[in-house]
Amino acid sequence: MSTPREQAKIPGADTGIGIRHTLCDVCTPQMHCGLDVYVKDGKVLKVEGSPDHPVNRGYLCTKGVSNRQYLYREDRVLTPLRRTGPRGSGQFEPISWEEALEEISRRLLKVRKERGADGVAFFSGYGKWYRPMFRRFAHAFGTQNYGTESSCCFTSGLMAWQVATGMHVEAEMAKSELFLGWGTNGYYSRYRMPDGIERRRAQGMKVIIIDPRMTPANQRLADLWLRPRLGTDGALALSIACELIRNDWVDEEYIRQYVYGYEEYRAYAQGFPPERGEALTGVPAEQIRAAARMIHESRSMSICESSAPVGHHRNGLQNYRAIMALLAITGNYDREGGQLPAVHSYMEISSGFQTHEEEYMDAGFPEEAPRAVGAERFPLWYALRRDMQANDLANAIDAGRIEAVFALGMNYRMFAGDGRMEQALKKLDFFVDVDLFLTDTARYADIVLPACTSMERGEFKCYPNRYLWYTKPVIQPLGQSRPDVEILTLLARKMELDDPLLREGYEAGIRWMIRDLPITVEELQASETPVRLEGEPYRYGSRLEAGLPTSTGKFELRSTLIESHPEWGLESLPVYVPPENPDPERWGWTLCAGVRIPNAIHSRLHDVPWARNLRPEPAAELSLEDAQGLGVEEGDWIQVETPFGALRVRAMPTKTVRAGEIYLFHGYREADVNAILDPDGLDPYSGFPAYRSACCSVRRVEQ
Ligand SMILES: Nc1nc2c(c(=O)[nH]1)N[C@H]1C(S)=C(S)[C@@H](COP(=O)(O)OP(=O)(O)OC[C@H]3O[C@@H](n4cnc5c(=O)[nH]c(N)nc54)[C@H](O)[C@@H]3O)O[C@H]1N2
Ligand SMILES: Nc1nc2c(c(=O)[nH]1)N[C@H]1C(S)=C(S)[C@@H](COP(=O)(O)OP(=O)(O)OC[C@H]3O[C@@H](n4cnc5c(=O)[nH]c(N)nc54)[C@H](O)[C@@H]3O)O[C@H]1N2
Ligand SMILES: [Mo]
Repeated sequence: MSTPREQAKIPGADTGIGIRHTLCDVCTPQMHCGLDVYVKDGKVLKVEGSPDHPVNRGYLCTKGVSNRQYLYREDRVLTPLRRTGPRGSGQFEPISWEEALEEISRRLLKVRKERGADGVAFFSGYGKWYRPMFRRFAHAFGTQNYGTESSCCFTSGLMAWQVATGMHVEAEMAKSELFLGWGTNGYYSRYRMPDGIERRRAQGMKVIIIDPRMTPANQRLADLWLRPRLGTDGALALSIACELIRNDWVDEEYIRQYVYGYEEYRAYAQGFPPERGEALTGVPAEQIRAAARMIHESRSMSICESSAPVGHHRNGLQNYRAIMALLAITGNYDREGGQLPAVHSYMEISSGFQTHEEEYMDAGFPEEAPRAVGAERFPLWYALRRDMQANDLANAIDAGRIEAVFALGMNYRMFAGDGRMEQALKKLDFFVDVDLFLTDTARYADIVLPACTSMERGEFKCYPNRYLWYTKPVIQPLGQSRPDVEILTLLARKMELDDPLLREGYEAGIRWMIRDLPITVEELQASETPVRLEGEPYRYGSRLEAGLPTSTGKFELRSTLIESHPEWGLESLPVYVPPENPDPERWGWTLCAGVRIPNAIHSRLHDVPWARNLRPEPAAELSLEDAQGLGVEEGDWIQVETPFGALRVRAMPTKTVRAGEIYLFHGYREADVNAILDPDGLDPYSGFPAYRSACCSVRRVEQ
């Protein structure tokens, strides 16, 4: 007997099952694995990893195998809806697309006419594939108020690199002798990544992992595991630097030629000898010395580009700068096996070729419009991003500056703080949310529009190593749902936005962006798997020799951008500031909210039975000692309290957590950890919330 897979592949075999190919959009764009989708009579029967896809080579993670249940989640929105009851009540009536588009167009244009385009904000949740078009849409409408989930993800690191080098980077781990895995546990967050590390280790690469928690990564991959307290990474990096400097283990020649601000940085780092490093971070001084020695003994070193663990603190961006400085002083930037300068090809993926994405996105930027929400409070953000820092959006709604929000996939539980965003949504004049599901956020909308998943649409995608693709739908969109980009096109036409390319639609935009590549949209669509472009190998050092796009042309340890704006009140060196705690007696614990678990991704899979089954209830991980101290066992109820609120969850004692720390995943309806975080405790450089180093207390409770 042949398997369905084999049968489906036998020409003429009469199973009625076809295998079609697309990508998995449940998880991070850094992955987007290939899917083989078994389809019969227009329904998805099952999914498997595509053997020929360059990212996953046949594998699929826990989240990936949830795709079918995710697609058919019971709360899929299948028609446009108009709210009939009070905000949040969930009372809606189905309406036609024509009515919905007409009403949205009329209401948004009314705000623009009466109060200016600036009164409307365009927001995107974690979905990314449509973003260049969405940003251009906001510009064509006339507002700078376009903002996204990237207000709390990845951008902090991007900004740190822009401050230092004016560019983005890519780690060339495939040639490194040492990998500094700063907050790295790909086993849960990016399951193909550890493979690469394992392969390199077999060839002799050394690995240092820096993580407060015991994880599969530090147990399986690390030659040295440093275990700092949460949010103290900047002090640890400065302390390692201090040891490198003291021993003359820095690359003087490289520094002289390519690094700016070394003298001041050195003077500052010298204030962090290993003993002080130990006091600030909890990492034994001996281990700090050992790390410095390993760096010295390796000819090349690359680091993990952190999108979350390093950046999710009050001092997040500066901590990241302190880590990057280790590359600069040891001559590992723009060198073989180090961190290489890179350009983003599409949606923050560096493939090794350049498209016209930036020009496409920036076209029509309304220079004369009021500066985007958050620009005053987070001037560095605005200088580098020229869009809205969405963590200031709730305040702008409260202040009456924003009257209408048009969102693609908003989740108000993404924002830190006591329900501030949820409350703000109630005050809006007009709110549209486009989502796959009738989420708690969508319940506040005046109009909900049904979007479709990556199985039901075609999309352009870039992957590392010069791969790109344009997928085709594997089934028809469910109900009346539509791809987000089609919704934007229809609205741009309806509102007669003055941008012909936008009105032509997504595919026309992609053609425009890739017009200089030696491949066409049709050729990409004709391929069942991503296509690889030929390319020249990178010439190491070429960017440094040409001069970096900073004002000094060098790698800046002291930021001239920040220095030239004393009014911002920001420090130009990568200064260390510890996490805040107003009363260490009262708040004796540190709460880390959001460390990835294998079976959940933000709010998306909590309502998917297969994924939820693996951890049926929200649970807080705490050390065995602490559990004993509190007198709780697995499954008992505990209360986690911060200065901003309290919640009750089940206890999950584990040896992986250090005493005094407690870990909770986010996005749960019944235990929303972000609701008890400080809404104003944001990193003044990046605007990111301090999700991962909040102070709290913990006690045992009856349910
Ligand atoms: N405490 C804590 N909070 C965190 C984090 C943390 O580490 N700790 N991490 C932060 C980070 S790094 C991130 S990236 C954010 C995630 O930010 P969120 O935006 O909260 O992420 P999701 O819950 O995945 O998705 C948002 C919505 O998009 C909808 N959606 C999915 N696909 C589509 C689509 O194709 N079109 C449309 N229109 N909608 C779609 C989903 O159904 C969902 O309702 O959370 C942040 N929040
Ligand atoms: N399963 C799953 N995978 C995901 C996601 C998901 O929600 N679920 N989200 C995706 C998204 S949007 C993102 S941004 C990425 C994030 O991906 P990662 O950056 O890998 O995120 P985490 O697993 O949260 O953190 C990695 C490690 O950092 C450690 N860590 C926490 N705080 C600190 C700290 O202060 N200092 C140091 N040095 N380490 C710390 C944690 O213990 C953890 O082991 O994951 C993506 N992949
Ligand atoms: Mo993220």
